[in-house]
Amino acid sequence: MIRRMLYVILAALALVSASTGLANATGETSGRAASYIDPDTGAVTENPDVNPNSECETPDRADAQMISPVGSTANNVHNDACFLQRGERVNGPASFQSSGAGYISACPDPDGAGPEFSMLSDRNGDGRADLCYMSAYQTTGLPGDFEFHARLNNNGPVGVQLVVFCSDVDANGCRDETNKSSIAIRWVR
Ligand SMILES: [Ca+2]
Ligand SMILES: [Ca+2]
Ligand SMILES: [Ca+2]
Repeated sequence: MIRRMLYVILAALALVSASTGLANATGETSGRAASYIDPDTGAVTENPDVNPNSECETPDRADAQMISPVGSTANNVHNDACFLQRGERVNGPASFQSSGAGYISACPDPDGAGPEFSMLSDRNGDGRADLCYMSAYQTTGLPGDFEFHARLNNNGPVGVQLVVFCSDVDANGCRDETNKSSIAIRWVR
């Protein structure tokens, strides 16, 4: 029932935020936003509830996850995203924006020591990081290049965490954007 509600919420969001993928003169990406939960197959963070084929083209956008112990990120969820254009992954900038339960626990620098950067912030001042801005997609030479990566965590209370991914040239989050895509996590005990 709750899972069905999650899909209803996501379907409603998809209608509201149908991605346009249109280019414009301000540096917006030319690709359509596509966010998904990464199953992390074979990793210590492996998430067997997520479809094994979940990726930008075939996303699994809903998950139920046990909350992590206090002070731990052991049960964090890996959220990946990309901008798709004619089967290619094209560049950002982009943001992940979290609301509801939980917080953003990782917002890695997309190119390590290179000139691109990430910024993790608490936009609403509640003490939990909710906005992860990235100036570009990952280009580290490691698996996952040409996609955007964030990690989500919750130490309680239980609830639904909604995470919107968007094209974000103005680096202020997704509420003013139209090219976006969402995932939701139901955190349980
Ligand atoms: Ca960098
Ligand atoms: Ca916050
Ligand atoms: Ca924005």
